[in-house]
Order: sequence, then structure tokens, then C-alpha cells
Amino acid sequence: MQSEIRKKLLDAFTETGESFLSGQYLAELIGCSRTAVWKHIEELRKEGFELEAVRKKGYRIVKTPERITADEIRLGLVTEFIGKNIYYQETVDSTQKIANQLASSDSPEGTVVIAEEQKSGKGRMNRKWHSPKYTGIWMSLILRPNIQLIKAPQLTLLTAVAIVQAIEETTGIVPEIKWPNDLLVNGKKITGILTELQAEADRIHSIIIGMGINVNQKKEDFPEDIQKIASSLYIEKGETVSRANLIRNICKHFEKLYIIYLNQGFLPIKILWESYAVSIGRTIRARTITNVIEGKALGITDEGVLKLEDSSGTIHHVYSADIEL
Ligand code: BTX
Repeated sequence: MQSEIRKKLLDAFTETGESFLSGQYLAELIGCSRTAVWKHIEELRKEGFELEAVRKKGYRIVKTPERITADEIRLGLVTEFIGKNIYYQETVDSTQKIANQLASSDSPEGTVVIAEEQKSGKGRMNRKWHSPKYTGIWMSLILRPNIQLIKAPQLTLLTAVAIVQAIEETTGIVPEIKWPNDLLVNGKKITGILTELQAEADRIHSIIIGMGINVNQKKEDFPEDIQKIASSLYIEKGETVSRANLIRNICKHFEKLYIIYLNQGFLPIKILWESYAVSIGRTIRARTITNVIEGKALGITDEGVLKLEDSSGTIHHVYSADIEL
């Protein structure tokens, strides 16, 4: 179906809510015959929409598909460049892999890659990210900022703030941020962020930000070992959350913060980040590749590096670690 027709139909159904729209009305709206309307309705059904058809009343949507379509995301997207270019696939190894390829072939800044399922979703340090079908948001975003290499981790922190704000707007839940890249609700992980770079010398060619957000998983959808540490928005809220809506809100909040960041630097983002951070002021354990440091988390530097003060008063700068609270 042409995307304008689909948009017109979906907009009309959205506006009327639970009321029926007659075939005649829809035919006039999209400028075609009633038989053609029926064909478009059948196409929507094939895409997973459940439509009720009642004689003399017309049609209404009873259930939207579990899938997210690129069109559904575009509908109501209010950004200038983030999410304007959407690559959507049902099943992929990893959206990071595809985004890396797209970034190498000059895809514009703001391009997003979204999949319903990842067979080899990646976490940090070659860990796996569990990404079952139709439940979460598995998305990678391509950025091309003109910043120094050393500043790239700031974008992980900016992303965390954008996702917190988007989740708050969409569900009312305000997750906490655990440095550097986890979002927690009631102490359980609902989001992970993976930032990868394409760079040469000190010039960044592109930054690929991977976001894994547990949206509609039920407890039993997680493997046993992850069940203990993970949660989803559905589990926390007790109702299904629209992934398309959440994606749109992420794009919106990300773009707003990213423009602030490019114009004013990291400070405004840092202040926001610290307001959502769970670990600041607490004694935590940072497990780096080489050692374990225990101390009080003082905050982050202007580069986004974690500052930890150990019991002897020495301040450590932690660039990459797993944090135990
Ligand atoms: P991380 O290394 O901080 O977290 C990975 C760890 O989190 C795993 O070892 C496991 O213990 C736990 N885990 C795995 N899956 C889940 C899950 N669904 N929910 C909660 N905990 C889990 C975090 O890495 C970065 C994850 C980024 C994922 C996105 S999805 C889109 C993009 N594509 C891709 O391949 N990765 C990114």
C-alpha cells in the first residue's frame, strides 16, 4: 500500500478511536472505490492490524500489530533529523552490525536501524544482549558529530538521559541511571547502551549508539540467569507499552539534548545525567578489566569519566567498568 494512503487511513482511525468509519467515508477520504478500500483494509490485516467490519457501520481497528513498522514510527515523529531515515528489519544478527555498514556507506546522521529480533545482540566487552522478537526496542543510531575522540563516551551518557526522559514521558516511570550505560527500575536493568566508533587518528567518522530496551517482555521471556537482574516496562507498569511511541519519544528527546550538546557542550547534559544517577554519593565497587576499586562515587568529570574516592582518600578516574552497587 502506498504510504500516503496508509497514513491517511491510520490517521482517520486514530482520530475516531473506537467509533466505526464507513467504507463510503474512507473511499472519499483516500479518493478510491469502496472495493479498493476493502483491499487496503485487507492489507492492514496482513500487517497485523485487527479490524472489525460491521455491515452498515463500517470498520474500526480493534488491535494494532505487535510489530513496529517504519510507518508507525514516522507517524507523529516530530524530529528534524533523528529517525528520519529508518532501516527496519524483522530479524537481524545485530542492529549494530547493519548500522556500522550503513555508516561506512555515508548514511546520514540520525539514521536508525530497528529490528524486531536480534540473533546475536551485542553487549559491551563481547557480552550477549538478549533480544527476543516483538518485545523490546533493539535500535542503533548513527551520529556524525564533529567532536574529539575522547569525548565520545559523553554521548553514551546523553543517550541514557534521552531514554530516561522518553520512558518517563511514555510511561510515567522514571528509571535511574547506573554509570555508564545501564538504566534500572527498582534495581533491575531495563536498558543497556552500547557505543561504538568508526574513527581514524583523532577524527570521528561516525558513532553508532546501540540501545536495548526491555519493553513488553514478561518475566518468563527472559532466560533464567537474566530474570534475576532484568526487568521490562511491562513488568514494572503492568500494561503493554507502545514501542513505536517510545521510539518516537527517544528520537525527540535525543535530538533536543544532542542539539544542546553540540551548541553548549557537555555541562547541561552532565547536570541532567547526575540528577538521574543512582550511584552518585554512594559507596560502590567498580570492576575494571585490570582491577577492582571500591569507593564513594563522587560524580563524573566533564568528559563523562566516573570519579571514585577510595578509603585512603585517593581519587580514581574510571573510564570503563562494571559497577556493583
Ligand atoms: P552490557 O555489557 O552492559 O550488558 C550485557 C549483560 O546484561 C549481559 O551479560 C547479561 O548479563 C545482561 N543482559 C543481557 N540481555 C539483557 C536484557 N535484555 N536485559 C537486561 N539485561 C540483559 C549493554 O551491555 C549494552 C546492550 C546494548 C544492546 C543494543 S540492542 C541494539 C544494539 N544492537 C546490538 O547488538 N546491541 C545494541
